[in-house]
Amino acid sequence: MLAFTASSDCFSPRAYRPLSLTVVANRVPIRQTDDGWETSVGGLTTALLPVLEAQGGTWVGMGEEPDLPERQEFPADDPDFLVRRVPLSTEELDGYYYGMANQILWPLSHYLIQHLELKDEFIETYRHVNERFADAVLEETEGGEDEVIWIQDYHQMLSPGHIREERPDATIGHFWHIPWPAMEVFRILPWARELLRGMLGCDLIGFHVEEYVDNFIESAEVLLGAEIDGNVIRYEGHETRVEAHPIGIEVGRFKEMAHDPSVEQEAKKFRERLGTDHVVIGIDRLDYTKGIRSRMLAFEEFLEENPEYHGNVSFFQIATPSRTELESYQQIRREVDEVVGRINGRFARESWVPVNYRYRTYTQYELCTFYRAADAALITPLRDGMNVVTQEFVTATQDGVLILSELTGAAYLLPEALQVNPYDQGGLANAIKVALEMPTDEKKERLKGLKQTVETLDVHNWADKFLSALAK
Ligand code: GDG
Repeated sequence: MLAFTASSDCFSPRAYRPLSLTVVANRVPIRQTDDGWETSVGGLTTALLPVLEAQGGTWVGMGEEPDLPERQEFPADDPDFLVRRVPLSTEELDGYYYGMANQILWPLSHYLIQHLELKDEFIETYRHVNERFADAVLEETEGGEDEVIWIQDYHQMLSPGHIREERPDATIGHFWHIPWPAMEVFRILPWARELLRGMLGCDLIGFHVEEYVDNFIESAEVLLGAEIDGNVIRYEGHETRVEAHPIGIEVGRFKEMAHDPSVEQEAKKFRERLGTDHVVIGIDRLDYTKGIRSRMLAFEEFLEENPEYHGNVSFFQIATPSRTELESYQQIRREVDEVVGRINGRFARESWVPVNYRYRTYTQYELCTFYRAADAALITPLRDGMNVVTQEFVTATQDGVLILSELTGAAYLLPEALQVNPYDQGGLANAIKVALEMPTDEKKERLKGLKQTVETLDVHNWADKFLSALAK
């Protein structure tokens, strides 16, 4: 059975819909389960699958399981859209995904260059895999006027250039979900110019915020000598527009979940189990960019400086396993384990455990109960393209305080959050105290602004606006 998480009627009838949409992403939006097929949970699937369901189209992504067919229509009995897999060998997956994408582009874009592994074999495999993705797109499209190709993220910087070579008139968009770093950081890459040229095969490139737009434009101007006219880049006879299109969450569904009486009951039980007057939460993939360890150290400093909170506050941190094959992710796991053990060893007494740390995955329903139960959310990445956990918390909470890293895309959009520099341990420790002691009126006032913004960012609007801009 194919269980769709979003339905096509969430897509506004006024929305621009190309006659044929081809989405290109690292992963396909469906996965096989014991009972059949299910859609993956995530912003991208939620936003784009309804468009494909409503009007047909194709989703191109890597084939991770060798026995699945390359082309598969869904739903099988009355197909709406096609899934086109690009099967990858172990070597291809290692070089393209674990190598180039996650050990080069990911740390570089997050300004964490100590994690860079600049290996030639990574870019070589990345080139080859991007070409294979581009070939799959060319096979699945005909080059018609109303055909739109929408590529997602840092896994596919070179495929726009390949598609453009074969299809000079194609309409190609790209959305980059992580930060685009300052030009001086981007140019560290030995292949910076080649990668930029690939991206400039697009008609429209989207980022979450203007800062990344500016960084990209400066990279094209300085490194390629491209001509710049406002937000238009002219290079080798082709024009590329670069715009900010901040992503949102599925606000309606989160609101509905948060207002479900059973969520309220579970939230109450959760607080009772923790047994403290104050609850602070953190929810992240376990990634060195998310600032989990620094945040733990700040919590430790908060406990050192505020003995009156001993026995009276719980920090509940979920770290969802992620990219576990990579040494840098195994290392951050060990470091977080070590610091959690130390804090609890130092401060725990009788029934009080200051840090409740969970290295596992929860359902969205469970996440919603945690958002609902928390007095404050500590979302303090060292760098983050947007960070949509902020938006989920803001939507679900009734009176919680958002403590937010100023080095995230979300910080540009959510000025009412309590903003902190994630590298400033003392400032962060102080922000926890400020959040826990914030007067109710101030909390409500801040939340009002935050909720208004998050409503407008809805992920369906995001897809709608990007596709409309691409069609211009
Ligand atoms: C990139 C950019 C940008 C987490 N644990 C569980 C779980 N999650 C869900 C959260 C949230 C999502 O994962 C994580 O959101 P982030 O925004 O932190 O995203 P990244 O994975 O880093 O992705 C980021 C995003 O793309 C979108 O453009 O915001 O800046 O890095 O939705 O709720 N979900 C479930 N169980 C968990 O245990 N079900």
